[in-house]
Amino acid sequence: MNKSDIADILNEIATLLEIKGENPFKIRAYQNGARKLETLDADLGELVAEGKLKEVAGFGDALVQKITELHETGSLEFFEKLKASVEPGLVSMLEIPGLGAKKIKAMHKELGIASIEELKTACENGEVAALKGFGKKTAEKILVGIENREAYGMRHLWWDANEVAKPILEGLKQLPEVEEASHAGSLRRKRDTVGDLDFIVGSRDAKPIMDWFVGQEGVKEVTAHGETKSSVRFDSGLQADLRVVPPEQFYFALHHFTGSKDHNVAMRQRALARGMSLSEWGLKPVDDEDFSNSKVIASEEELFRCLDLEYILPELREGSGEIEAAEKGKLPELLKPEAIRGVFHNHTTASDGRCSLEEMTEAAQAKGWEYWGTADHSKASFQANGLDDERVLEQLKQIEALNASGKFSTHVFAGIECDILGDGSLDLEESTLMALDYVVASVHISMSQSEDEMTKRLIRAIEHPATTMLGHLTGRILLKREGYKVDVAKVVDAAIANDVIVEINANPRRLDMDWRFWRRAAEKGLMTSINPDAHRAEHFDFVDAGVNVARKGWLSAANVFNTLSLAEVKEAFAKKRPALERLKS
Ligand code: DGT
Ligand code: CA
Ligand code: CA
Ligand code: ZN
Repeated sequence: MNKSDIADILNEIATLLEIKGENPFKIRAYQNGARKLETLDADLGELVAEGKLKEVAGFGDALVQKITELHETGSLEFFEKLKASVEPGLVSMLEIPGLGAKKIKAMHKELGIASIEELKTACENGEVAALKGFGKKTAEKILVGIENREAYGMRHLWWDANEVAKPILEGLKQLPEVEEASHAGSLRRKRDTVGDLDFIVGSRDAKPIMDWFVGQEGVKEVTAHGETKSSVRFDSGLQADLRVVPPEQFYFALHHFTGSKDHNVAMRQRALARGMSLSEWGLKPVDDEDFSNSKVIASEEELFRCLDLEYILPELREGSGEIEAAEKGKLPELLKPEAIRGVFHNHTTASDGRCSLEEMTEAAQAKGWEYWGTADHSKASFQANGLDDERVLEQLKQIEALNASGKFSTHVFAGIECDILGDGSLDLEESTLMALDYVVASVHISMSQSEDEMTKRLIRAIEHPATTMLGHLTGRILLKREGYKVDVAKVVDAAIANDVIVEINANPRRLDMDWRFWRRAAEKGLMTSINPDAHRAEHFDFVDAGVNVARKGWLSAANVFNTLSLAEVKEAFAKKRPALERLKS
């Protein structure tokens, strides 16, 4: 850990101690320690190594021990225990502007307030205003702070954020002063949600660029307008940061502000092991005072090459083993959007979709796909007009007729999104399910089961002979609803054993199964299918969001079922339904 990270933690310790009502001298010692550390000229690593922290910087024994532990291990037991001993609701109140540790402690002690919700109520009913040292103005200010936090503190779906970001990046690239421009941060790493947008520009003339940025259409508030950094907030509450750096720093800054933080830490350590220091300003020998001898690079690829690494795509920069893999030349060849040759799990007007079978087929053909598949809801999802056995077989006939008509070059597979009932059985007759090309089994009802029950239920559905794919594994809705609890490892093992595909639901609100599970699951042999879960033709575009998830999960085309050709898919489906093949031939 570096000086400023350690200083942050010392300040946090001071705040936590203050909330707990500890001795003011002790609190001040941590605050002073943080300040001293930040302004320390000498190299922290050297001072620690030579045992000179006390002598040179004048820290007391307790601080020396803590700074050393943080510097050497990156964590501090004392700090972890302290954090655990303070109610989390009190800590989150610190995020409200104007609320410091003292006030939080007073309200906790006098009114028993331990969460933001309780604080809101106490502000509204006058309890806070009546408290000694608070008053009406303070209570009102706190309320506004809470409301802003709700409106602006939110994260945003990557899909929505990307729509906002596209024209900004285009606009930046068109400014004459701009030499290089890119998006960065979680947006570039394609996380499923983003906190704010980040842009990096290389230029010698920042002012007109900053002026354009803060003057954009849709900007509701300018929160910073400087020479090197500006920040704005749009109507939706989404915020954006722009950093303008000299062109020679562009790729260093781009790499730094793309993150993730964990990736950056590992990269810096790797540089240090080579006697170099890496930052947003450059890559220089550790002993150099400034960056006049920094390496000169013309791409991010070169930055990685300077550290003897293969190029690491932004999606993989999560500090989860990508550097080790890049060192050995073992990074995967990530799935490309062009590799997708068709899609399964889509709805039509037969259940709750907005487009007819023909309209969807026309759209799939326009996408250049070789095939697409219907998967309307089954009868247990009655609110979605789910199909019973009879209607399923009727739809199957329509699909066979459409394929036979030769009207479209895109083949239509007949499937169903069959509900998994509470006990893990499927919602339709086995004979109906086996007559279809494929079955997506999903949970939409009885979602509040225990982890154990839900896991058993999913495994039972996976073991059903007709099941081809498992739909949206946890049922989560990003930023709205947690998924149901399920033992992912057990479900993955069962899917592999039964040759069942686990979908990546590409609806930008779902993106389930989560990218974090895919690397390990695919290594064990799990296949996925990127399923748009389209409820209208335009939703076919969601497939790109699913490709992002696959890429973040280290997947290649070989792990993804819908990269297969039409003939290969037919063959794979026939394997599960040998009786049907006999029937058809
Ligand atoms: P977000 O906005 O919460 O979705 O996530 P990011 O990753 O976009 O985070 P953000 O916007 O705070 O910062 C962008 C990148 O800048 C981040 O991924 C890594 C880098 N960065 C920012 N602050 C720090 C820091 O204090 N230390 C390190 N090592 N890197 C930082
Ligand atoms: Ca960000
Ligand atoms: Ca940011
Ligand atoms: Zn569903």
